[in-house]
Amino acid sequence: MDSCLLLGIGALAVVGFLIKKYLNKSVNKADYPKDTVILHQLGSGPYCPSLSPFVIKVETYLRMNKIPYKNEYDRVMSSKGKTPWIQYNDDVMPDSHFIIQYLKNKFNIKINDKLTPEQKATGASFTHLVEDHLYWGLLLWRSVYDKNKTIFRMIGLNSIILWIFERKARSVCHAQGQGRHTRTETIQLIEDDLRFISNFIGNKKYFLGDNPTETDCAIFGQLCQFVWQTPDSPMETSIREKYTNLIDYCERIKSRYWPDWDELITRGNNNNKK
Ligand SMILES: N[C@@H](CCC(=O)N[C@@H](CS)C(=O)NCC(=O)O)C(=O)O
Repeated sequence: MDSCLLLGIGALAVVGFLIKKYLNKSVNKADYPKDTVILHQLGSGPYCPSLSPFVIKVETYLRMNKIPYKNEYDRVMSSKGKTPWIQYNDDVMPDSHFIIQYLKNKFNIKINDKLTPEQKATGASFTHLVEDHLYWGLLLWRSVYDKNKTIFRMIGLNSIILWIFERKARSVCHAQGQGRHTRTETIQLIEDDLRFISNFIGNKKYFLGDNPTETDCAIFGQLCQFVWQTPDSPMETSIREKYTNLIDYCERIKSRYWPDWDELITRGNNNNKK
């Protein structure tokens, strides 16, 4: 076999090992406290407590409903290969949507009960807009179109890992469809979504009115990434200049449910990270 090919295979094996090591620290088998939700997640982000909008969604829901929980920053992925997932006593639940359904039943949560069927449909539709459309723009921006890879560099990822992340993101975003658009088109799609959300929120306190609901967890999880965790991006500029009610909305949820936000972010200091 050609020695270049052998070298290539060796390099790929090392890179694969490094990524596996980064993502799959073994689960801490320590006894978790009883009747406490264990939220498995990756580490903190520089400006939000997680780089994952889905983790922020679940943690906001736990806080909003005063459910006892503990974070486990073990970087272990769920059985579906994604983050987040939870454990509660002997139960294990992956995926933010199913986690929230599970918690709602387990803790008899009524937060959405006063909503009309139309409001519920609107909430679900916007949740899909942010999770199945806007999120892909975020992923493309961070992993592909932000040439400096600012956020990933701030969590200490080196150039080899960044290269692998970009390749993986290009591949999954291409399969999903949004990865086929240019940088300009992608930014336009993100801008359009931000405008729709901004117009819908208008002067309301929360997404569906005066009271917080499940939808706010999903919307806040994604929006806070654009408001605080896409530095030096065209989206950050648009929000500051045109969609300032998104900042007010995020600030409102942050101050109500995340008084410890500043203690949970790294500001790029990875010695401090969770
Ligand atoms: N439908 C899932 C989506 C979760 C998700 O996409 N998580 C991302 C991080 S933000 C992930 O784990 N990506 C790893 C991968 O796709 O390999 C949920 O709602 O929890």
